[in-house]
Amino acid sequence: MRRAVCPGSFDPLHKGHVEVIARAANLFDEVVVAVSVNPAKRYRFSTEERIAMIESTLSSLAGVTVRPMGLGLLAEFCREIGADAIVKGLRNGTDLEFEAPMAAMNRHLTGVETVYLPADARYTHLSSSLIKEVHGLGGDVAELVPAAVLRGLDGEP
Ligand code: COD
Repeated sequence: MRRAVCPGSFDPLHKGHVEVIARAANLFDEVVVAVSVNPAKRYRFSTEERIAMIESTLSSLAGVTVRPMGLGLLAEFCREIGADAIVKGLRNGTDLEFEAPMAAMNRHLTGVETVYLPADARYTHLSSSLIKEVHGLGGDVAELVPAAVLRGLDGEP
């Protein structure tokens, strides 16, 4: 049984995230989407809201579960749940430069490996912060986020 963790803030989830998680689910028997909880960070959506949006979006994906990551290290979370790998999407070289030291550190801490998947060309321009900014200024993000997230951004239940 091979288990992977897809970690992130997912504030909010967008289609670039969904695509990477779906590909991870094809590669691994189980995928745990780990939602970061960082008191130093000001999230637009609460942990519960982010988890609910992810769960409703990914409900049809077999083997995928969603959990809060807690306050500790990602490497420790991976050790606790017996994960073999961390899966992350890479949009460009800047992402790789940012991610590479974290992959090395996580491997140093508990031996967990990081697997990178190249972002789908349709979604390389997506980030949660850009989605929030564009939506907040009246731009149309309907094609870029799942329906549950669009409702959340619009303030609908
Ligand atoms: N296409 C494909 N993939 C994408 C896209 C896109 N358009 N945008 C983002 N992604 C991927 C990236 O792989 C990213 O890692 C992941 O989705 C989640 O993205 P975000 O923006 O929601 O999440 P981040 O970058 O805020 O998450 C950072 C972590 C929570 C993973 C990180 O801070 C962490 O590991 N925290 C735990 C504390 C810890 O262990 N610190 C020490 C690290 S060595």
